[in-house]
Amino acid sequence: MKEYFPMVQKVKYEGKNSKNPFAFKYYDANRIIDGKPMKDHLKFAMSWWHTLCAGGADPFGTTTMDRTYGGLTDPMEIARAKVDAGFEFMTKLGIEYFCFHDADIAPEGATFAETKKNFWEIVEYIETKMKETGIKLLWATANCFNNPRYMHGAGTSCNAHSFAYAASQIKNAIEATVKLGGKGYVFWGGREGYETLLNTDMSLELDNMARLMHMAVDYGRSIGFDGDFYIEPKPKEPTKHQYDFDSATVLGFLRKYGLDKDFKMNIEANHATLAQHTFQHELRVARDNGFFGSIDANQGDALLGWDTDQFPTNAYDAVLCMYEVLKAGGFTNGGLNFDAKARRGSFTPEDIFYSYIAGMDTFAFGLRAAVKLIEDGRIDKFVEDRYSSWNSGIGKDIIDGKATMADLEKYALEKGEVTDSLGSGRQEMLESILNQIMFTL
Ligand code: XUL
Ligand code: CO
Repeated sequence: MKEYFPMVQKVKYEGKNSKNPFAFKYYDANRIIDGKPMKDHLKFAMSWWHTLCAGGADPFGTTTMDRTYGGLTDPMEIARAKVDAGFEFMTKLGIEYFCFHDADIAPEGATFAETKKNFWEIVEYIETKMKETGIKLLWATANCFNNPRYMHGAGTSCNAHSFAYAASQIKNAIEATVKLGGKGYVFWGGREGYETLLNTDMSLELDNMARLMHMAVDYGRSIGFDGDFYIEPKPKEPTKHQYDFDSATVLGFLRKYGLDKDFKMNIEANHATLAQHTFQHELRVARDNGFFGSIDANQGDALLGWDTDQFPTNAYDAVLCMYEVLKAGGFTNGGLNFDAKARRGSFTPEDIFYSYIAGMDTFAFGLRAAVKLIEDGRIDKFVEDRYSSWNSGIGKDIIDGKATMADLEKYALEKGEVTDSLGSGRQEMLESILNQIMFTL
């Protein structure tokens, strides 16, 4: 079997003083943290598209990375080589899951029948590799945004033919998910939105998007898919306005259309920041509403307003993310998919390893710091105390539904001004507790 990454052998944990760029400094897969191995807390996944397909192209320049797998030109040979390279890569890094779009794994043919043939041939090949290695599918999805047939959307297209085509892709991608034992199926609606309301029937488009999702749920359940469907919110890019804007918007949509029993959220860090939220905010909204599912880990650039999909190296964000994950009870069907790519200038095969090592170490650190933050308890205790006025007296009466507007007026008249009992928010003190925990890990 050809080796695609001969410059790297198995990447091992060497600890925080190691200077070996091909070693983990924080990620120690089998170390037990808070009752289970780090690898089971984190459930790292490789994204097929960024890792094996994307070549560093941007709107101003062509690819910088060789993705011919040794000079191959036949698209099906390349597709098979990607499987070999991908499984070698995951095995060397100790990554136990992967995610893909239908279009990432096999080339589109001249007809849908040909596309299907290509797709299923590679799905079967992937299945043999999964059996050999024990590596699992985290989630799959259908790429209903790249092809010109989706220029006006897929589920939300003005054109019923595009809708039907998307449905056929989704049908096959769900079948593949079931065949490969995946426990997640993602809807990310890159073209589900609009450029201008002047040409858009928003109401019909949203109803249709829900129709497509209901069909997917009914079909998936009928063929034995017992995992979670996910919506991955994103406010814009490529479409100016995307319907799945952020977690809160998606929640309203799922509840309105009765999809809330089957769907959870796949939260992506850079999508959160594009929606002018923090990553933690999006996770909190999902968790508080029982919709926390999976994570696309990456980060944006504070100076750029688009989805740069950088590998996550911001330790603060990783700690606060893992705090939310732990508070949500950890991953069940979901995991942490690196929807991230090496920079255009980081174009050698080594860079893909350095990128994943950076991301995995950052989240391993995040997990360890989040566990310590919860064990330390000062921040949770502060929040609990801050709301103590709701545990008794008038606060409890309000929560219990016993206080009327008239009772509250009487209370306000009797008690007078409130300022002296407000208490400081202590933001800076809390930030310094977070720093102390991180700096002493
Ligand atoms: C695009 C994005 C997608 C989804 C899957 O911003 O995040 O790759 O994760 O379609
Ligand atoms: Co994503």
